[in-house]
Amino acid sequence: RFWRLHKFQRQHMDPEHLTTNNTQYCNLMMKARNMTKGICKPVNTFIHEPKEIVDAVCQEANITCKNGQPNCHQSSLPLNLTHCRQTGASKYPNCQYRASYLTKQIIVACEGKVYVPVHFDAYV
Ligand code: T3P
Repeated sequence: RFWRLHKFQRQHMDPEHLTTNNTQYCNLMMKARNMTKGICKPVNTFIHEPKEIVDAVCQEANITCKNGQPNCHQSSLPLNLTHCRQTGASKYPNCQYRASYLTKQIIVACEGKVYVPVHFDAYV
């Protein structure tokens, strides 16, 4: 259980950067955050907001996750995101991504005694 929240931090949190024009962002970050080991993770979203803001999404009303579980929550406000999607030409181990810079509400799944995000479900 404990490792899942660290996995969320590694895969989805990037409060330091807020770029809107760096075409290399996804190529660099997907590798730096260990999502290009074994396979190229096909889709991944980074959140450019402070941890407190993202953790607080777990306090919003419960909604149903894509997998049918009831522990998802939607941010009331749009957040700054970079969405990374693998390109058609991408071939492991040379994982290649296209970056989209978005400001959207996020849906995350939360778990734990300290109830925090463990999975990125979608943006809307
Ligand atoms: P994780 O559960 O580790 O957060 O859905 C499969 C994975 O893709 C899942 O990883 C979440 C991730 N994902 C995004 O990061 N952004 C998206 O918009 C979608 C649909 C999935």
